[in-house]
Amino acid sequence: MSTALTPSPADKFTFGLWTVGWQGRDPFGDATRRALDPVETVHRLAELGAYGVTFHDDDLIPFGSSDAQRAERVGRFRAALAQTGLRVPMATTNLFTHPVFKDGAFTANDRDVRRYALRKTIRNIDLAVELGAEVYVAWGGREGAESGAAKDVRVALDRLKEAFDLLGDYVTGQGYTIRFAIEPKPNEPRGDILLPTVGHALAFIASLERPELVGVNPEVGHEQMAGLNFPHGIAQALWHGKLFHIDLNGQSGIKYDQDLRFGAGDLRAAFWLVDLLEAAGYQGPRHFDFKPPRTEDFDGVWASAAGCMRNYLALREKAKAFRACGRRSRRRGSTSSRRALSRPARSPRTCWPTAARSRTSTSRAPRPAAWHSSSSTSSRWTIFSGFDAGPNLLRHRPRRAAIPCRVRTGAAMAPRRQGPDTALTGLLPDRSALYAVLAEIEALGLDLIELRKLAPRQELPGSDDNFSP
Ligand code: XLS
Ligand code: MN
Ligand code: MN
Repeated sequence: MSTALTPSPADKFTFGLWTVGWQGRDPFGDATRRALDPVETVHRLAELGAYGVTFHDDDLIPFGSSDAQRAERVGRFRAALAQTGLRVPMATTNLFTHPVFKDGAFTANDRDVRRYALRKTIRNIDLAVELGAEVYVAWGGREGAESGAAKDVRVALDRLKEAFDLLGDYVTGQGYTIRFAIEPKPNEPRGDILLPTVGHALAFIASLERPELVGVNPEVGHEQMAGLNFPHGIAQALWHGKLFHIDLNGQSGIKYDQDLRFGAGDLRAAFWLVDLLEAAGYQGPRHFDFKPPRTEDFDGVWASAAGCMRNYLALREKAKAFRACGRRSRRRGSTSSRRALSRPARSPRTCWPTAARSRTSTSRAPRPAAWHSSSSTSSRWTIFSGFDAGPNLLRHRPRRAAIPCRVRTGAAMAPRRQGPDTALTGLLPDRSALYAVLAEIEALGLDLIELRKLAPRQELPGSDDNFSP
C-alpha cells in the first residue's frame, strides 16, 4: 500500500468511542453487535494509525455508575491511552439519551433539568481537561420541539446563552484553556433543533459574553440534511476563525442522519472539503463521526474506520494533484486561480471617492482630480477619476523577462515600451473595461505601476516607440 494512503498519527485522525462502538440500534431495530470495551477501541484505533479518541461521558462511564466504577473505568482508559500514545483532543456530554432530557437539556422547560444538564456537563469538562482535551463539543440534539406551542424559542435561546455564559465563566474561573464547539444539526431526534446550521450557530456565538471561547463543530451530514453546501459552510466558519473542530462523515442528500463513512454519499463535496481544509492549513483533528453499517460484523467495523482515513488521504492526494495542475495552468495565463482570488479587489492603497470628492472631481474638469494617489520607493500608483471614452495610460512592469507584456484588452489598448516598463495605452470605453484590464494584469501576476486617465486631447505617451510585443 502506498504510504501516502497509510494513516499515521501525524494525520490527526480521531474517532468517537460511540462511532465504532455503535451497536446498530436504530428507531426500528435492536442492536446487531455487542458493546465494545473502550480499552479495546483504543488499541484497535492505535493499530489502524489514528491519532486520538473522543467520548461522551456516558460512552466511557455508563450512566448511573458509582464513584468506584467511574474511577475504575477512567483508570483503565487512561492506561490504554498511555500504552498506545492515543490522545483525547475532544470530549462531549450525552444530554440526549436519558429520558430526563426528553424536552431538552440547557433549554428544557423544567429548570431542574437545565441545572442537572449543566452539572453533568461541568463534571465531564473536568475529566476532559484531566485527559488533555482542548475542545469541548456541545451538540444540542434535544434542544428543540415538534410543535409550535411546545417551546418559546426566544426564551429557549436566552437559556442556551445562559448555559454557555455559565460554562465560559466556569472554565475561565478554573484556569482551563479548553474551548467550546457548538455542533449544529437541523433535526433528528427533535423535529426542529435550535441552532440548526453553521450560520445559526455563528450568529448565536456572537451574542455570548465570551464569544472567543466558543466556535463550531460542523458535521458533513448535518449541513447536507438541510440541503446546504458543506465546504461553503466550513469556509465561512474558517473565515470567522470559528472552526474549532469538525465531524467528518458521509450523507446521500436530504434524509435522516446517515453517518456514512467519510467520502461516501457526496464524493464531490468531500473532495472540495479536503481541498479546503488542507489549503486553509486547518490544524485541528480530522474527527470521524460515522456509523459502521449495522449489517457489518466487527471486521466490517474496523474496515470502515480504516476506510474513512484512507478516503481522506486519497482525496488529499487528489487535491494536491489538482492544485499542482492549477499552478501549471496559471503559468499559462488562467484567471481561475485561488491565488488570484486571494488578492483583495481593492488595493490597500486605493481609497474610494466620497460623494464630496466625486463632485469636486467633476467641478475640476477638464483636469482630472485624483481619487487617491500614493507613492512608495518601489512603485508609483496613481489613479485619476473619470473613465469615460478618452485616452488612458496603464503601465506595468514584467516580473520576469520571460513573461511578455501582453494583455488581451481588445483592440483599444496597445503595449508600448516605456524605458524598463511597458505601457498599455489606448481608449477604454468605461470603468468596467478598465476593471477587466486590471483583472488580467492581476491574474498574470504583473506589477501595476501606474494607471492614469489622460486629459482630453493629451498625446498618448510613447506613441513613437516601435515596440512590438
Ligand atoms: C449526532 C451528533 C453527535 C455529536 C456528539 O447527530 O453527530 O454524535 O457529534 O454528541
Ligand atoms: Mn451525524
Ligand atoms: Mn457529530
